[in-house]
Order: sequence, then structure tokens, then C-alpha cells
Amino acid sequence: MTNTLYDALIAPHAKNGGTFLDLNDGTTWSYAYFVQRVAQLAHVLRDAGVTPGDRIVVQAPKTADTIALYGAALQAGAVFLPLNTAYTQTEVQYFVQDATPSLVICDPSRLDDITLIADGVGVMTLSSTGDGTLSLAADDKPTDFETVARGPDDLAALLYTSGTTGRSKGAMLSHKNLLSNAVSLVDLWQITDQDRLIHALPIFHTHGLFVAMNTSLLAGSQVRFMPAFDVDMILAELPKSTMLMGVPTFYTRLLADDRLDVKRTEQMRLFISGSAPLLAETHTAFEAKTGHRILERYGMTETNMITSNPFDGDRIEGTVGYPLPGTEVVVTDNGAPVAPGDIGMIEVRGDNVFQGYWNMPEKTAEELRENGFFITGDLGVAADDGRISIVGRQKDLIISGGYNIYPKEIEDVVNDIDGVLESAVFGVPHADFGESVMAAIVLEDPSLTDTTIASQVEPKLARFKHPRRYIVMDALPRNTMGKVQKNVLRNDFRA
Ligand code: MCA
Ligand code: AMP
Repeated sequence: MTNTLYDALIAPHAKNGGTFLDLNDGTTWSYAYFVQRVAQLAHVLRDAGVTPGDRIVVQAPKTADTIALYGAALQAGAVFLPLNTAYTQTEVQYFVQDATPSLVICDPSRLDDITLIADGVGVMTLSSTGDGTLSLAADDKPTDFETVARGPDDLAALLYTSGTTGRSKGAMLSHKNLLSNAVSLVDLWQITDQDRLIHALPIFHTHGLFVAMNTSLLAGSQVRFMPAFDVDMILAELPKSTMLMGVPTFYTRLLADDRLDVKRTEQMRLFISGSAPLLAETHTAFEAKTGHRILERYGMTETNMITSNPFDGDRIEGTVGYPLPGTEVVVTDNGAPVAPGDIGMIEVRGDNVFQGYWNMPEKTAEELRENGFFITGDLGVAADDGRISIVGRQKDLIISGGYNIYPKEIEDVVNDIDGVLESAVFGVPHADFGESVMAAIVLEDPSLTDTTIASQVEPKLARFKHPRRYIVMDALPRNTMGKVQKNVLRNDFRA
């Protein structure tokens, strides 16, 4: 029985006694134990009625069992659908209705909330202390499981990414999409079983789940698995580790600490940054303090990683490097390639590119060309030698601390409030998060206050999407076509 990802990432470790996860409580999971735990959880999934191709929705804390659950979903032939733990009940309800999973897994503290919206679907719990119903059920299960056959084109995961229309779209990722990218990255970044990765990212996004965990599993490296980002903890682990993957906020926060220096980072082999633009000044300051040049790479949920600065060779600040092996990148104007040095739309094709949006054939057709090129919405420039720089975004998107925030989703919620005529949500520079969310609003009812508006937005949207400031205006700035000029708002309120 073959199963593309399971066979490459998990099965080879059945007899590997080396450490896989090094946890906060001082305990470790060997690779061999991980393989057994994956099998136990696969039994629980099957007993809960999960059949091959079924989606399982997972809004769970970052624990070793959550990673094993990802492995179990692969082994049982299911489609793993992780969700940001910050999502509210309203947000989760949309994903459950859209993806029609056969099982939902959540933190015990959310059980009542989630059961209410799960619409008859089974709900199990996974807690950070190991006493959720899923983990307890797994404890008694056999430690082997007959792997379900899955081919390269079968779906392995469904990751939601917001859209400019305000409705989140489920990106369908196949076994081949995920494996091909992991193989390229392990090769390019020269990851081996001698590496020890500091893992402080969340595991519900491409970066922390696929870029970090799939590469570690493929290479058999050790993972110092932290529940969340914490400067003290990372500084303590640097002398014992070889790699760190982070969003730019990780690096600006580390830089602000005097304990970061050459000596502390001597053992480190590679610092990787992605998910948001790394400022050239962060790159330069990091090198000055540690002697390491951060390797910046570029990717998307729909495409996995697209480009990377070289491991050997120049890591140039402000650029995202070259297309990964097997990945084609073109910079276009309406689909036609532009000359090197000219700005255009970044388009990408390769085994890494997703299968389309779940239940949204029209959206898929708009963004994924028949010739296989995916239109990223990012504007870039290719140098003569093919090195890519991102210079802007055509899509209306804010990236705050590595989380993507689509203004339309917030505007829809604000506009729904009685007494609000219209709104425009935009990003302004923020020293810690890169960008931060602001909302310009035009009121019908002048007595409406910021606090009333915020109190109506907050239960509906995850905390990181909440506008940090509301600005009341008489009218939104518009161009002659009537389109709201967000660049004007950004300029006026950047300070
Ligand atoms: C937390 N808060 C945020 C964010 N994170 N607000 C805006 N943007 C954020 N990213 C809120 C908290 O709810 C809290 O609210 C307040 O800000 C301060 O929290 P703090 O403790 O400072 O935050 P933190 O818990 O330290 O988190 C910051 C973080 C975290 C470490 C940067 O956001 C993070 O891990 N980001 C990584 C995201 C990521 O993995 N992105 C990859 C996407 P209150 O005011 O209530 O206190 S995958 C992707 O983009 C593609 C494929 C790619 O290329 O990788
Ligand atoms: P997501 O929708 O979460 O997959 O985020 C993908 C988006 O993050 C891309 O389309 C880019 O706009 C942005 N992104 C990812 N990596 C980088 C990077 N290194 N520099 C600039 N933007 C990036």
C-alpha cells in the first residue's frame, strides 16, 4: 500500500530511536515513538468514522499530539484542515460549513462553542495537558495501523486563505504539492539529521506546519518544539541549535535584546525568514550583531515555497532569491512576460502549486491559468539572473506579524453595524508587527463611538484582525472612478 507523504515523511522512522521533538516540559519524543503515536491516533480517527478523503478540522493548541494528528490524518487518508486558534466561533462556523468535515477537533475550553456550530458533526478535544478526549482515546489503541493508500494527486490538506472578496478560500494541497516542496527545501537549505530546529511558529499555517515540520521529518532532524514565540526561550536554545525559522517580527524582537550576539549564535547554521517582507535594516542589523546573514524566502499557502535566497551564495537584503528547483516563476503584464528589471505580476508553476480552491471553480479559474501558472497577486521584478524582488501587492492585503488580514473581511463586519455608512480598512507601518490595522469610517449615526463599534467587531473576528484605531471621516477619499484611495489613507495616517 503506498501513501505518498506518509511513506516519505513518517514510515522511514519506524525504527529511528533518535529524538524528533524536544518539548518544553523537558521530555522528548523519539521518531519511533512518533510513528507509533501517529498510528494510535489514526485508529481514533477511523473509529470516529473518518474515511479516506474526509476533512478533519483541527483548532487545537500547539502540542506534540497535534503534530501526530497531522501524521494520523495522512496515514488514515484524511485531509488535514488546521485553523488559527484565535478564530472566533463565527469564523470557525464558516470553515465547518464550507469544508463539511467528518470530525472537528478543538481545545476542551472551546467544546461548547464548537459543538454548537458543528451541526451534528462529531467533536473531540485535544488539550495542551494531554487530557483531551482524542488523546485519551489514542492511549489504548494499537501502535500500528494499516496505512491507507494515497497517491501524489490525492488531497493531503485544506488550508484556508482569506480573499479579496472577503470569503475565505480553501486551498487544496495534494500529497505531491507538499512533498515536492519539502524535498526542494531540504536539498536547498542542506537540512540533515544533524540539525536541531528551533520551532516557535504556530502549526496551523504553511510556514510552521509544512516548511518547518515536513522538512524536519524528511531530513530526520531534531525539533525544539516551543508552544509559542518567546524571546527568552529562543535565546536560551540558540547555543544548542542549528536552525531557526521565523517571521520578521521574530528577528526584530531578538534584535532588541542585548543578549543576542556572535557567541550565542556560534552553533547556528541558518536563520530563515518569510511570510512577510524582511526590512533591509533588520537584515543588516542582524548580521552586524551575530555575523549571520538571514536567508529570506517567499511563499504562499496556495504554492508552498516559491523562491529562496541561496544557501551558498549571496543572500541579498530586499530580495527573495531564485525560484526553487522545479518551480517556474515569471513576472508578467496581463500574462505576458515583462523584461528583466520591469515590474509585473509574479506568476508561478510547478509541482508545488495547489489543486484549486475547494468548491470555488470560478475563483480557481480566475487565479490559476489553464497553462498551470498561478497568479500570486504579488508584484515583483526579476533581475537579469532571475533573482526576484517583491515590490508590492496588487491584492488588498495587510500582513501583521506574519498573519494575513484581508481588509474586505473587516469592512464587511464594520459596514454591517447600524449607524455605519461605510468603511475602509488599511495597514500602516508598525515597528513590531510590520503592519497594523486601521479603519476609516463614515457614520450615519454621529453618536456612534469607537467603543461601540469595537464591541460589535470583536466577537466576530480574531483578535489579530481587530482595527487598532478607528478614524471617523466625513467621506472616504476616492479617485475619479469612485474607488477608495487606500494609498491616501495609508500616507495620511502612517504616523
Ligand atoms: C498576536 N497579536 C497580534 C498578532 N499576534 N496582533 C496583530 N498581528 C499579529 N500577528 C495580538 C495578541 O492577540 C495580543 O492582543 C497582542 O497582539 C500582543 O500579543 P503578543 O504577545 O505581543 O503577540 P505574540 O503572542 O508574541 O505573537 C506575535 C507573533 C505571532 C509571535 C509575531 O503573531 C506569530 O507567531 N506570528 C507568526 C504567524 C505565521 O506563522 N505566519 C505564517 C503564515 P492583546 O491586545 O489582546 O494583548 S504562512 C504564510 O504566510 C506563507 C505561506 C509563508 O510565506 O510563510
Ligand atoms: P499567505 O496567504 O498566508 O499564504 O501569505 C502569502 C503572502 O505573504 C504572499 O502572497 C506575499 O504577499 C507574502 N509573503 C510571503 N513571504 C514573503 C516575503 N519573504 N516577502 C514579502 N512578502 C512575503
